Amino acid sequence: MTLIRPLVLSLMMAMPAVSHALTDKGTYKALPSETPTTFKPTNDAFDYETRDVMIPMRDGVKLHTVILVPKGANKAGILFTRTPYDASEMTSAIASGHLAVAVSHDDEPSDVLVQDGYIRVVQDVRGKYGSEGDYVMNRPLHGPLNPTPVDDSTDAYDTIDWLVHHVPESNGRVAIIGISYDGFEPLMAIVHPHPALKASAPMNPMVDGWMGDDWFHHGAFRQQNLEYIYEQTASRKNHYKWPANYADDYQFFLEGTSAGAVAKRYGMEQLGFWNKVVAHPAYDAFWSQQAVDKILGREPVSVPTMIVASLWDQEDIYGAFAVYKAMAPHDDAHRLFLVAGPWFHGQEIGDGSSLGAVRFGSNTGLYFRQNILRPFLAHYLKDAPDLPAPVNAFVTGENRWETAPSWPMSTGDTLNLVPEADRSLALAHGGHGTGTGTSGSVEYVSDPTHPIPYRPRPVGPMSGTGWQHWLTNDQREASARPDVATFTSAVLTAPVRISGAPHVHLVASTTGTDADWVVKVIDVYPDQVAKQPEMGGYQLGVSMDIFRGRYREGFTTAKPIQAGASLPYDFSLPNANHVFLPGHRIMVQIQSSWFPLYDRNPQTFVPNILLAQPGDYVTATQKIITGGDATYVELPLGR
Ligand code: PG9
Repeated sequence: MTLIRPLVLSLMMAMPAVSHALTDKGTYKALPSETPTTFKPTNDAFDYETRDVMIPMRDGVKLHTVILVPKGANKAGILFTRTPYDASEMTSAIASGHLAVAVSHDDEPSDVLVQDGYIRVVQDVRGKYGSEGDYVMNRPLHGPLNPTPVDDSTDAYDTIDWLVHHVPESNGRVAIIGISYDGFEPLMAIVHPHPALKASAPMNPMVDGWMGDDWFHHGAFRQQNLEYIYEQTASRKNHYKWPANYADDYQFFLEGTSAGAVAKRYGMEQLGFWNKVVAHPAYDAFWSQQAVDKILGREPVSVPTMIVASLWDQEDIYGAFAVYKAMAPHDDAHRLFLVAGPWFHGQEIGDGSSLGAVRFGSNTGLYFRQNILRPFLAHYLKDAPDLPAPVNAFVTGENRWETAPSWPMSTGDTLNLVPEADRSLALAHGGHGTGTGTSGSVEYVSDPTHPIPYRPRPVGPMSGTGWQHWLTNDQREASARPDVATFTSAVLTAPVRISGAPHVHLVASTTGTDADWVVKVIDVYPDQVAKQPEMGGYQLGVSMDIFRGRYREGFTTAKPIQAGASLPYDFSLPNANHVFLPGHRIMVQIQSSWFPLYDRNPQTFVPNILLAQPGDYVTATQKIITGGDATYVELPLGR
């Protein structure tokens, strides 16, 4: 009995003031709760006001929107972000009466917004968190992929219209800004833009999920994203978390065999977007019709747009340059701007002094925000006089900013890196390979039971440490492996400057009937570096990517590879803006797995690699054809 009484008492203290029939002595009246039915926070001594509103879209669906108005704001511009990642959390994770502190957790450049007195608006996209409606990942525009009358373009239009009519402190001008998925939204907003939309700043935008952004790179599936798809689409408020059962994703995915097998174990066949990924492993209309560069490349640039790219963007390294390249020919009114910085994904809103082991000699993130982004926004939101140059790009290697009228900052000439059979790398100017002329080959065995780690093990999840800077990791571990073909130039006696996308012309054979080809262009530091000893001999990837061989004849259709045949594989690598300094060497590495970020190629042709069976995975011998007009990497030389 004595044990029960404290328990009863503690239960009574926690209960609201209602009657209970808890004991055999009949009902009793609980104590009045000390928590009120509703509580209204005050904002005494706050320097801003928060308005939490539901804004009706043209179809009646209401979108949850947080509006932060600086006290005393009058005729202020609006800085607007649309997000699938919880507007309330973005604007209140740090409870403070000072706006500068309250938004410092914000995923966008909060320092600029506060400095220039903008009104901050953050909105949950349709179907996520506080917003009503159905959620569709990167919702396609109205059309064959979306027969409804609403999409992220119409939702941005309707929201901007509501804001300029319901926020009296505004000057009627709106800029939309965001990173990644939040960077996809500023691109959607400029498709049939609202007249009050005066500027757009898509930063590290997701543009083409299959070609080179979040989901695939040239057809190789980025399977560590299963965690993201699971959490982002299993519920409206992301409350189902991916249950990690391993400290090492390398072991987890190796034991899991195919990405589809792992997804099935996690019940992901319940998730609409995952089922779409499985149904569309090739670059069919599902992907090409929603590619934002193709959409925006069809119309003139109507809204001043500053596209921001990270040169070591581990998530969306393709999108920014692709959409700039598509829009530039339609920019007769000179409204298009590009910034390329030495950053990981989104690092531009933080400290840009270094990335992994690489130091840049200045805080490139602060420079970007204060000298490039801030004047761009102020010019269009506040009639400030200055505008940045059309292109601002950081020159890595020499660690300096450079401006130009357009991107890339190239001379139009090329330098060819030509792998030779002795594993040297010839440098040949112009034309085809033109290496030594003597054809040879280098072989390696690609064993799917021992895939090559893309970063040191234990490999953490994308949400963990080490993910942000992995593209700048030292590639020495890889170059020491027998299943990585490594080719190295002589020590450079003069600088080699590149600006733009290197292009791979690979000639190779495999004993399998499918293959992945990973090609890396690497800056090899001198054997000793006086001011930074740890950089002695460092092998820094400056442009690296993967290509799934089944798409060598076209991305829309997967075709088996003829075993033993020397075949060409042509594909572009990510944009670079780099100087290989005298005393450095240039290296090319070629390998056939990049695991577990990318799913393993079974190396026998199967209809859908996402659904490959354990028995499909076979070891294959890869042969790189060297010398002469065979394999070479074309570097676009910079000015
Ligand atoms: N790269 C992330 C993402 C963008 C778009 C779709 C899915 C994921 C992001 O950082 O938002």
